[in-house]
Amino acid sequence: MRLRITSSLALYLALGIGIAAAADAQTVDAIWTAITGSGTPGSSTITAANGDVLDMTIFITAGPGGVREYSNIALSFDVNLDDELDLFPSPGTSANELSPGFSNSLDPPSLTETDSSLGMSGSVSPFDASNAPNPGEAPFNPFMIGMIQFKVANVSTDGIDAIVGFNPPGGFIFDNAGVDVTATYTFNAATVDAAPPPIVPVLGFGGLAALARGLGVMVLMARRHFRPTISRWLAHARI
Ligand SMILES: [Ca+2]
Ligand SMILES: [Ca+2]
Ligand SMILES: [Ca+2]
Ligand SMILES: [Ca+2]
Repeated sequence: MRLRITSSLALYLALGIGIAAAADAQTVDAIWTAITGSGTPGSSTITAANGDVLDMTIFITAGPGGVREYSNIALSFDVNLDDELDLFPSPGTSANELSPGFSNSLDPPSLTETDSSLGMSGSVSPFDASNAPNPGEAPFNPFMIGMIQFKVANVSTDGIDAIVGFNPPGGFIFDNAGVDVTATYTFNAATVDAAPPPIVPVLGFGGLAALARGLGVMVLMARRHFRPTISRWLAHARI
């Protein structure tokens, strides 16, 4: 439980409104909800530098029928095998399974966390919970099902880096009536891009004029310093 849940919860409440307003379909989303660097949290895409710590929150946005159960939802990251992200602080202590409003987990409330490396993607799974035998809607919509914390290791701007889906296969989402509505959900991806390099100030005309004045002063001072020296040298050479 080392995630910065308090700050992320505040952001979640703000995000929840935005996601609900933007979504007209049932989705499962991976949203960047906090960063120690200069990137802007609040969407599925963020810019980051190596060493930044990132929080990702997985949300379900339910349809009108609500959600009574979900099972085997998983996150895969570094899906193009380039080790951009490391589980932080370490595999096994980087993720939390959250299910506000749900009465029980479908399996022991634990997660398997596997870090990525060069040539291998990483994963966190399974996120799952149920309200049976007393179905009822979660208190928020969208609602969080989990959080994962990463440290950025080898950032690159290369498209999708993380995807949510089912792992192991056979996962499902049931609505409050117990109907399997899995096929009506869209699972969205997340991306981390390289932060742009620091901006180098560009001299305008004013700056160039000031630079020219400064150089003029330096030339003048050099002349004053070296003229007598040269004169003395010439006088000495004539002797
Ligand atoms: Ca890694
Ligand atoms: Ca679980
Ligand atoms: Ca990337
Ligand atoms: Ca990548």
